[in-house]
Amino acid sequence: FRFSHAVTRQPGKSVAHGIRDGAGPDPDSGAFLREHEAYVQALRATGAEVTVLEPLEDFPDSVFVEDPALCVAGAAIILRPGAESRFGERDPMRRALDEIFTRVIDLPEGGFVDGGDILVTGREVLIGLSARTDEAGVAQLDRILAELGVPLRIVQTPPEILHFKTGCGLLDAETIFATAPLVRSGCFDGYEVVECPEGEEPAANLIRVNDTVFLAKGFPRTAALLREKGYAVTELSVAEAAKLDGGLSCMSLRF
Ligand code: CIR
Repeated sequence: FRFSHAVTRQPGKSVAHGIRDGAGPDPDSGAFLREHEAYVQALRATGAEVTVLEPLEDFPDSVFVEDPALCVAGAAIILRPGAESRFGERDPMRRALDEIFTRVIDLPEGGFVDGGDILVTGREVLIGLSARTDEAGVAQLDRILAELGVPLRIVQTPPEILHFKTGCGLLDAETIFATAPLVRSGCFDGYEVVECPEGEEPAANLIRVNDTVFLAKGFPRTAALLREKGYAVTELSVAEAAKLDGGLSCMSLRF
């Protein structure tokens, strides 16, 4: 959770047409941009250097930079997003990460992996199989991570959420915040776990960046619980991102 850098991408006007489960309202691109600016500022306030990439109008969901790449162990891995309309986000992401990393590795063909299904903890990478992340993709990623010396453990993303990290986030190297169903699934056995208060499940997609925990606005019981436990909490509005099933973790690559 100690990061010196973050990469983000501004939402374009086309963000209004992003993928969502169900028929909810379109996000407003102007409001999304304001939310994004506040997010970038908050990341900078943690001491991280933040790169803000140009909007990609051809890819409505490209503001969710976490999905086409994984930055770990000093390398960048270009993933293969499982949604067809997002697959083309890989090339611009590779160009951007080529500027920053000396080691950029392509996930080989065969399967699919969305970065939203990946939780990097202090000791391993947890990956949830989901509608976007399949076994073939995970097997390819496992080979790359083994070379980098990073253990990978496969778990299951519950079917009612989009990505594994929709339901959990790292609070510190050994502590995970997660919804009750994920905690009950046993995938965090051996970690310290803080359970998300019932009824505040969207709060689970939080991120720890340096000394700060970023939490979505509107979840007072979670904010109080984390502050009680001694975490410095900054609340950020993600109302527009949420209309596309996105949240705090999805909007940056942190390394
Ligand atoms: C999608 O369905 O791909 C986007 N509308 C939302 C992606 C959110 N990303 C994430 O949870 N990592």
